[in-house]
Amino acid sequence: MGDKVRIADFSEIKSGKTTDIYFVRTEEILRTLGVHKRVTVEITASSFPEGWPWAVATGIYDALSVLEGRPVDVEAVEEGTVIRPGDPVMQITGDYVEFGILETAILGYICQQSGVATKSARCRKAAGNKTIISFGARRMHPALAPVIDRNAYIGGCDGVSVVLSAELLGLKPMGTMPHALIIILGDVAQAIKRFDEIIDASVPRVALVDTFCDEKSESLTAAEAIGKRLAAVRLDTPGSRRGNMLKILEEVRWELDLRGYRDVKILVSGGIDEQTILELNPVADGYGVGTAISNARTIDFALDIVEMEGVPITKRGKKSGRKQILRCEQCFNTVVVPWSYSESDLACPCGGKRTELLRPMMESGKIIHAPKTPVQARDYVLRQLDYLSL
Ligand code: PCP
Repeated sequence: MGDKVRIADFSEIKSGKTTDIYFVRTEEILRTLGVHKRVTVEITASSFPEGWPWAVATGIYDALSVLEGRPVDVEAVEEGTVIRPGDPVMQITGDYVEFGILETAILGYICQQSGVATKSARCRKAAGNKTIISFGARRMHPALAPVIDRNAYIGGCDGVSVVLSAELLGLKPMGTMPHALIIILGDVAQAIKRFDEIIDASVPRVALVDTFCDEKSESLTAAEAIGKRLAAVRLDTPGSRRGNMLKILEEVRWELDLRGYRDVKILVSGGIDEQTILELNPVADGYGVGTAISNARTIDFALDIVEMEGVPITKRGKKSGRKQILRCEQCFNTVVVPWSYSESDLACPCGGKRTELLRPMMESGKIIHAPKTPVQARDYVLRQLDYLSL
Protein backbone atom coordinates (compact mmCIF):
# COMPACT_ATOMS: atom_id res chain seq x y z
CA MET A 1 0.00 0.00 0.00
CA GLY A 2 1.66 3.36 -1.10
CA ASP A 3 2.20 6.20 1.38
CA LYS A 4 -1.12 7.82 2.38
CA VAL A 5 -1.20 11.33 0.86
CA ARG A 6 -1.03 13.42 3.98
CA ILE A 7 -1.89 17.00 4.84
CA ALA A 8 0.39 19.33 6.77
CA ASP A 9 -0.31 19.33 10.50
CA PHE A 10 -0.51 22.51 12.57
CA SER A 11 2.97 22.16 14.07
CA GLU A 12 4.49 21.97 10.57
CA ILE A 13 2.48 25.04 9.49
CA LYS A 14 3.44 26.99 12.65
CA SER A 15 7.12 26.08 12.30
CA GLY A 16 7.14 27.51 8.77
CA LYS A 17 7.42 24.20 6.90
CA THR A 18 4.51 25.11 4.56
CA THR A 19 6.37 28.22 3.40
CA ASP A 20 7.70 29.10 -0.06
CA ILE A 21 11.44 28.40 -0.24
CA TYR A 22 12.33 31.99 -1.18
CA PHE A 23 11.25 33.08 2.32
CA VAL A 24 13.68 30.53 3.82
CA ARG A 25 16.51 31.91 1.69
CA THR A 26 15.56 35.52 2.51
CA GLU A 27 15.75 34.74 6.22
CA GLU A 28 19.12 32.96 5.73
CA ILE A 29 20.56 35.97 3.88
CA LEU A 30 19.31 38.53 6.43
CA ARG A 31 20.46 36.46 9.42
CA THR A 32 23.87 35.86 7.79
CA LEU A 33 24.22 39.61 7.28
CA GLY A 34 22.87 40.31 10.78
CA VAL A 35 20.10 42.47 9.31
CA HIS A 36 17.23 42.93 11.77
CA LYS A 37 14.75 45.49 10.42
CA ARG A 38 11.60 46.36 12.41
CA VAL A 39 8.92 46.46 9.75
CA THR A 40 5.16 46.78 9.53
CA VAL A 41 3.50 44.64 6.87
CA GLU A 42 -0.10 44.89 5.77
CA ILE A 43 -2.42 42.31 4.19
CA THR A 44 -4.69 43.69 1.49
CA ALA A 45 -6.38 42.58 -1.73
CA SER A 46 -6.34 45.07 -4.63
CA SER A 47 -9.44 43.48 -6.21
CA PHE A 48 -11.90 40.65 -5.59
CA PRO A 49 -12.90 37.72 -7.87
CA GLU A 50 -15.78 38.12 -10.33
CA GLY A 51 -15.75 41.89 -9.66
CA TRP A 52 -17.22 41.42 -6.17
CA PRO A 53 -17.58 44.94 -4.65
CA TRP A 54 -16.97 43.66 -1.12
CA ALA A 55 -15.62 40.63 0.69
CA VAL A 56 -15.92 39.01 4.14
CA ALA A 57 -12.56 38.68 5.90
CA THR A 58 -12.09 35.39 7.79
CA GLY A 59 -9.21 33.13 8.79
CA ILE A 60 -7.91 35.98 10.99
CA TYR A 61 -7.53 33.85 14.11
CA ASP A 62 -5.85 31.00 12.24
CA ALA A 63 -3.30 33.55 11.03
CA LEU A 64 -2.86 34.84 14.60
CA SER A 65 -2.42 31.28 15.89
CA VAL A 66 0.65 30.69 13.70
CA LEU A 67 2.17 33.99 14.84
CA GLU A 68 1.57 33.20 18.51
CA GLY A 69 4.83 33.14 20.45
CA ARG A 70 6.78 35.23 17.96
CA PRO A 71 7.92 38.76 18.99
CA VAL A 72 5.35 40.63 16.92
CA ASP A 73 2.42 43.00 17.44
CA VAL A 74 -0.67 42.60 15.31
CA GLU A 75 -3.78 44.63 14.65
CA ALA A 76 -6.53 43.11 12.54
CA VAL A 77 -10.20 43.31 11.65
CA GLU A 78 -12.66 41.09 13.49
CA GLU A 79 -13.56 37.74 11.93
CA GLY A 80 -16.42 38.38 9.51
CA THR A 81 -15.65 42.04 8.79
CA VAL A 82 -16.82 43.23 5.39
CA ILE A 83 -13.99 44.91 3.51
CA ARG A 84 -13.43 46.63 0.15
CA PRO A 85 -10.49 46.25 -2.23
CA GLY A 86 -7.41 47.87 -0.66
CA ASP A 87 -8.64 47.70 2.95
CA PRO A 88 -5.90 46.20 5.18
CA VAL A 89 -7.31 43.21 7.12
CA MET A 90 -4.18 42.72 9.22
CA GLN A 91 -0.95 44.60 10.05
CA ILE A 92 2.02 42.84 11.66
CA THR A 93 4.91 44.77 13.24
CA GLY A 94 8.22 43.22 14.28
CA ASP A 95 11.67 42.15 13.15
CA TYR A 96 11.05 40.76 9.64
CA VAL A 97 13.27 37.70 10.16
CA GLU A 98 11.08 36.72 13.12
CA PHE A 99 7.89 36.19 11.05
CA GLY A 100 8.60 36.64 7.31
CA ILE A 101 8.70 32.87 6.79
CA LEU A 102 5.02 32.59 7.83
CA GLU A 103 3.68 34.73 4.95
CA THR A 104 2.57 31.70 2.90
CA ALA A 105 0.58 30.16 5.75
CA ILE A 106 -0.93 33.46 6.92
CA LEU A 107 -2.13 34.31 3.43
CA GLY A 108 -3.33 30.75 2.82
CA TYR A 109 -5.55 30.87 5.88
CA ILE A 110 -7.09 34.26 5.00
CA CYS A 111 -7.31 33.94 1.19
CA GLN A 112 -9.25 30.65 0.94
CA GLN A 113 -11.47 31.10 3.98
CA SER A 114 -12.44 34.67 3.00
CA GLY A 115 -13.33 33.43 -0.49
CA VAL A 116 -15.68 30.80 0.94
CA ALA A 117 -17.22 33.20 3.47
CA THR A 118 -17.74 35.87 0.81
CA LYS A 119 -19.43 33.53 -1.67
CA SER A 120 -21.66 32.29 1.12
CA ALA A 121 -22.50 35.89 2.07
CA ARG A 122 -23.34 36.67 -1.55
CA CYS A 123 -25.70 33.68 -1.64
CA ARG A 124 -27.15 34.87 1.68
CA LYS A 125 -27.71 38.35 0.30
CA ALA A 126 -29.41 36.90 -2.79
CA ALA A 127 -31.61 34.52 -0.78
CA GLY A 128 -32.82 37.04 1.79
CA ASN A 129 -34.23 34.99 4.66
CA LYS A 130 -34.73 31.79 2.66
CA THR A 131 -32.90 28.69 3.94
CA ILE A 132 -29.39 28.00 2.65
CA ILE A 133 -27.58 24.77 3.56
CA SER A 134 -23.89 24.18 2.82
CA PHE A 135 -23.70 20.94 0.80
CA GLY A 136 -20.25 21.43 -0.66
CA ALA A 137 -17.84 19.34 1.39
CA ARG A 138 -17.89 16.55 -1.20
CA ARG A 139 -16.19 18.85 -3.70
CA MET A 140 -13.11 19.49 -1.55
CA HIS A 141 -10.42 17.57 0.40
CA PRO A 142 -12.29 16.02 3.36
CA ALA A 143 -9.70 17.34 5.82
CA LEU A 144 -10.98 20.81 4.89
CA ALA A 145 -14.68 20.08 5.42
CA PRO A 146 -14.86 21.74 8.90
CA VAL A 147 -12.97 24.80 7.57
CA ILE A 148 -15.23 25.19 4.55
CA ASP A 149 -18.42 24.69 6.50
CA ARG A 150 -17.32 27.08 9.27
CA ASN A 151 -16.84 29.83 6.70
CA ALA A 152 -20.01 28.89 4.82
CA TYR A 153 -21.83 29.28 8.15
CA ILE A 154 -20.10 32.57 9.10
CA GLY A 155 -20.90 33.87 5.61
CA GLY A 156 -24.58 33.26 6.24
CA CYS A 157 -25.56 29.63 5.56
CA ASP A 158 -28.21 28.46 8.02
CA GLY A 159 -26.68 25.03 8.37
CA VAL A 160 -24.15 22.51 7.12
CA SER A 161 -24.58 18.89 6.05
CA VAL A 162 -21.31 17.44 7.38
CA VAL A 163 -21.52 15.69 10.77
CA LEU A 164 -18.12 16.82 12.11
CA SER A 165 -18.52 20.39 10.82
CA ALA A 166 -21.90 20.73 12.55
CA GLU A 167 -20.48 19.25 15.75
CA LEU A 168 -17.61 21.77 15.80
CA LEU A 169 -20.08 24.61 15.15
CA GLY A 170 -22.44 23.38 17.86
CA LEU A 171 -25.19 22.83 15.27
CA LYS A 172 -27.35 19.91 14.19
CA PRO A 173 -26.23 18.67 10.71
CA MET A 174 -28.83 19.47 8.04
CA GLY A 175 -29.65 17.24 5.08
CA THR A 176 -32.39 15.47 3.16
CA MET A 177 -31.94 12.08 1.37
CA PRO A 178 -29.64 10.94 -1.47
CA HIS A 179 -30.80 9.42 -4.77
CA ALA A 180 -29.23 6.15 -3.57
CA LEU A 181 -31.94 5.67 -0.92
CA ILE A 182 -34.72 5.99 -3.51
CA ILE A 183 -32.97 3.70 -6.03
CA ILE A 184 -32.35 1.01 -3.35
CA LEU A 185 -35.84 1.16 -1.80
CA GLY A 186 -37.53 1.34 -5.19
CA ASP A 187 -39.20 4.74 -5.31
CA VAL A 188 -39.71 8.03 -3.46
CA ALA A 189 -42.83 6.77 -1.67
CA GLN A 190 -40.91 3.86 -0.10
CA ALA A 191 -37.96 6.10 0.73
CA ILE A 192 -39.95 8.83 2.47
CA LYS A 193 -42.18 6.32 4.32
CA ARG A 194 -39.20 4.40 5.70
CA PHE A 195 -37.45 7.69 6.47
CA ASP A 196 -40.57 8.79 8.36
CA GLU A 197 -40.78 5.51 10.28
CA ILE A 198 -37.10 5.22 11.21
CA ILE A 199 -35.46 8.66 11.45
CA ASP A 200 -35.82 10.75 14.66
CA ALA A 201 -39.03 12.79 14.55
CA SER A 202 -37.06 16.05 15.08
CA VAL A 203 -35.54 15.67 11.58
CA PRO A 204 -37.63 17.42 8.91
CA ARG A 205 -39.06 15.01 6.37
CA VAL A 206 -37.68 16.16 3.01
CA ALA A 207 -38.24 14.00 -0.08
CA LEU A 208 -35.87 14.10 -3.07
CA VAL A 209 -38.19 14.24 -6.09
CA ASP A 210 -36.14 13.96 -9.28
CA THR A 211 -34.83 10.39 -9.36
CA PHE A 212 -37.02 8.40 -11.73
CA CYS A 213 -40.01 10.55 -12.80
CA ASP A 214 -41.09 14.13 -13.25
CA GLU A 215 -40.65 16.36 -10.23
CA LYS A 216 -44.40 17.14 -10.10
CA SER A 217 -45.52 13.53 -9.87
CA GLU A 218 -42.72 12.53 -7.46
CA SER A 219 -43.65 15.49 -5.22
CA LEU A 220 -47.28 14.39 -5.11
CA THR A 221 -46.26 10.78 -4.50
CA ALA A 222 -44.16 11.86 -1.53
CA ALA A 223 -46.95 14.08 -0.16
CA GLU A 224 -49.52 11.32 -0.48
CA ALA A 225 -47.08 8.88 1.15
CA ILE A 226 -46.73 10.74 4.48
CA GLY A 227 -49.23 13.61 4.18
CA LYS A 228 -48.81 16.60 6.50
CA ARG A 229 -45.55 15.22 7.95
CA LEU A 230 -43.82 16.06 4.66
CA ALA A 231 -41.88 19.25 5.39
CA ALA A 232 -40.40 19.82 1.95
CA VAL A 233 -39.40 18.40 -1.40
CA ARG A 234 -35.86 18.77 -2.80
CA LEU A 235 -35.30 19.17 -6.54
CA ASP A 236 -31.77 18.21 -7.61
CA THR A 237 -32.84 17.97 -11.22
CA PRO A 238 -30.04 16.73 -13.51
CA GLY A 239 -28.61 19.39 -15.84
CA SER A 240 -29.92 17.52 -18.90
CA ARG A 241 -33.49 17.99 -17.60
CA ARG A 242 -33.18 21.60 -16.37
CA GLY A 243 -34.94 23.46 -19.13
CA ASN A 244 -36.60 26.35 -17.31
CA MET A 245 -36.11 25.50 -13.62
CA LEU A 246 -38.39 28.31 -12.42
CA LYS A 247 -41.23 26.94 -14.54
CA ILE A 248 -40.63 23.47 -13.08
CA LEU A 249 -40.81 24.92 -9.56
CA GLU A 250 -44.01 26.83 -10.41
CA GLU A 251 -45.63 23.61 -11.63
CA VAL A 252 -44.60 21.70 -8.51
CA ARG A 253 -45.89 24.55 -6.32
CA TRP A 254 -49.21 24.64 -8.21
CA GLU A 255 -49.81 20.88 -8.01
CA LEU A 256 -48.95 20.72 -4.30
CA ASP A 257 -51.15 23.72 -3.45
CA LEU A 258 -54.04 22.38 -5.54
CA ARG A 259 -54.09 19.29 -3.34
CA GLY A 260 -53.77 21.14 -0.01
CA TYR A 261 -50.01 20.75 0.51
CA ARG A 262 -49.41 24.51 0.84
CA ASP A 263 -47.05 23.98 3.82
CA VAL A 264 -44.71 21.71 1.88
CA LYS A 265 -41.59 23.78 1.14
CA ILE A 266 -39.56 23.56 -2.06
CA LEU A 267 -35.75 23.21 -1.80
CA VAL A 268 -33.42 23.29 -4.80
CA SER A 269 -29.86 21.99 -5.10
CA GLY A 270 -27.33 21.28 -7.85
CA GLY A 271 -25.36 24.09 -9.51
CA ILE A 272 -26.81 26.77 -7.23
CA ASP A 273 -25.09 30.14 -6.77
CA GLU A 274 -26.19 33.72 -6.05
CA GLN A 275 -27.38 34.21 -9.64
CA THR A 276 -29.58 31.07 -9.74
CA ILE A 277 -30.90 31.97 -6.29
CA LEU A 278 -32.11 35.34 -7.63
CA GLU A 279 -33.78 33.53 -10.55
CA LEU A 280 -35.52 30.89 -8.40
CA ASN A 281 -36.48 33.06 -5.42
CA PRO A 282 -40.04 33.68 -6.71
CA VAL A 283 -40.91 30.05 -5.84
CA ALA A 284 -38.05 28.29 -4.02
CA ASP A 285 -38.10 28.28 -0.20
CA GLY A 286 -34.52 27.18 0.25
CA TYR A 287 -31.28 26.03 -1.34
CA GLY A 288 -28.58 23.42 -0.96
CA VAL A 289 -25.38 25.08 -2.20
CA GLY A 290 -22.32 22.96 -2.82
CA THR A 291 -19.55 23.76 -5.29
CA ALA A 292 -20.26 27.47 -5.58
CA ILE A 293 -19.39 28.00 -1.91
CA SER A 294 -16.94 25.18 -1.13
CA ASN A 295 -14.97 25.81 -4.31
CA ALA A 296 -15.34 29.58 -4.13
CA ARG A 297 -12.69 31.69 -5.82
CA THR A 298 -9.89 32.44 -3.41
CA ILE A 299 -9.27 36.12 -2.60
CA ASP A 300 -5.79 37.17 -3.64
CA PHE A 301 -4.63 38.87 -0.47
CA ALA A 302 -1.00 39.96 -0.50
CA LEU A 303 1.33 40.77 2.37
CA ASP A 304 3.59 43.78 1.85
CA ILE A 305 6.02 45.87 3.89
CA VAL A 306 4.57 49.40 4.32
CA GLU A 307 6.90 50.76 7.01
CA MET A 308 10.51 50.06 8.07
CA GLU A 309 12.06 51.36 11.28
CA GLY A 310 9.04 53.69 11.55
CA VAL A 311 9.52 55.20 8.09
CA PRO A 312 6.79 54.68 5.45
CA ILE A 313 8.17 52.61 2.55
CA THR A 314 6.55 50.17 0.16
CA LYS A 315 6.67 48.73 -3.35
CA ARG A 316 5.08 50.27 -6.45
CA GLY A 317 1.33 49.84 -6.66
CA LYS A 318 0.93 50.07 -2.87
CA LYS A 319 0.34 52.93 -0.39
CA SER A 320 3.04 53.20 2.27
CA GLY A 321 2.62 53.62 6.00
CA ARG A 322 0.68 51.87 8.76
CA LYS A 323 -3.08 52.45 8.37
CA GLN A 324 -6.44 52.37 10.14
CA ILE A 325 -9.90 51.71 8.68
CA LEU A 326 -12.73 53.93 9.98
CA ARG A 327 -16.38 52.88 9.42
CA CYS A 328 -19.46 54.94 10.12
CA GLU A 329 -21.79 53.10 12.48
CA GLN A 330 -24.74 54.95 10.90
CA CYS A 331 -24.21 54.82 7.14
CA PHE A 332 -21.44 52.21 6.82
CA ASN A 333 -19.27 54.72 4.94
CA THR A 334 -15.69 53.46 5.21
CA VAL A 335 -12.37 55.28 4.85
CA VAL A 336 -8.74 54.19 5.15
CA VAL A 337 -6.57 56.73 7.02
CA PRO A 338 -2.96 56.82 8.29
CA TRP A 339 -2.51 54.99 11.63
CA SER A 340 -2.00 58.37 13.38
CA TYR A 341 -5.16 59.95 11.93
CA SER A 342 -6.74 63.11 13.33
CA GLU A 343 -9.80 63.19 15.61
CA SER A 344 -11.82 64.96 12.89
CA ASP A 345 -11.62 61.81 10.76
CA LEU A 346 -13.98 60.15 13.23
CA ALA A 347 -16.83 62.43 12.15
CA CYS A 348 -18.72 61.02 9.14
CA PRO A 349 -20.26 63.53 6.70
CA CYS A 350 -23.64 61.85 7.41
CA GLY A 351 -23.35 63.08 10.99
CA GLY A 352 -22.58 59.59 12.23
CA LYS A 353 -19.54 58.51 14.27
CA ARG A 354 -16.84 56.40 12.69
CA THR A 355 -15.13 53.61 14.61
CA GLU A 356 -11.83 51.79 14.07
CA LEU A 357 -11.97 48.37 12.38
CA LEU A 358 -8.31 47.39 12.92
CA ARG A 359 -8.06 46.26 16.56
CA PRO A 360 -4.94 45.35 18.53
CA MET A 361 -5.07 41.52 18.49
CA MET A 362 -1.55 40.48 19.53
CA GLU A 363 1.20 42.03 21.67
CA SER A 364 4.69 40.49 21.68
CA GLY A 365 3.28 37.23 20.32
CA LYS A 366 0.44 37.04 22.86
CA ILE A 367 -3.16 37.05 21.58
CA ILE A 368 -4.93 39.81 23.51
CA HIS A 369 -8.36 39.84 21.80
CA ALA A 370 -10.84 36.97 22.17
CA PRO A 371 -12.22 35.65 18.87
CA LYS A 372 -15.91 35.95 18.02
CA THR A 373 -17.75 32.63 18.14
CA PRO A 374 -19.01 31.38 14.74
CA VAL A 375 -22.53 32.47 15.76
CA GLN A 376 -21.32 35.97 16.72
CA ALA A 377 -19.24 36.26 13.53
CA ARG A 378 -22.26 35.16 11.46
CA ASP A 379 -24.54 37.69 13.17
CA TYR A 380 -21.91 40.37 12.52
CA VAL A 381 -21.88 39.44 8.81
CA LEU A 382 -25.68 39.49 8.60
CA ARG A 383 -25.82 42.97 10.19
CA GLN A 384 -23.31 44.29 7.66
CA LEU A 385 -25.15 42.69 4.73
CA ASP A 386 -28.04 45.07 5.43
CA TYR A 387 -25.87 47.90 4.10
CA LEU A 388 -24.67 46.06 1.01
CA SER A 389 -25.85 45.06 -2.45
CA LEU A 390 -24.52 42.22 -4.62
C1 PCP B 1 -25.47 16.56 -5.09
C2 PCP B 1 -25.85 16.63 -3.71
C3 PCP B 1 -25.48 18.02 -3.33
C4 PCP B 1 -25.63 18.84 -4.50
C5 PCP B 1 -25.58 17.95 -5.61
C6 PCP B 1 -24.53 19.93 -4.55
O1 PCP B 1 -26.30 15.86 -5.80
O2 PCP B 1 -27.19 16.40 -3.53
O3 PCP B 1 -26.41 18.47 -2.50
O4 PCP B 1 -24.50 20.41 -5.83
P1 PCP B 1 -23.46 21.51 -6.29
O5 PCP B 1 -22.13 21.07 -5.85
O6 PCP B 1 -23.65 21.57 -7.76
O7 PCP B 1 -23.92 22.77 -5.62
P2 PCP B 1 -26.04 14.34 -6.19
O8 PCP B 1 -24.67 13.91 -5.89
O9 PCP B 1 -26.54 14.18 -7.57
O10 PCP B 1 -27.10 13.77 -5.28
P3 PCP B 1 -27.21 12.91 -4.04
O11 PCP B 1 -25.87 12.62 -3.46
O12 PCP B 1 -28.01 13.79 -3.18
O13 PCP B 1 -27.89 11.69 -4.47
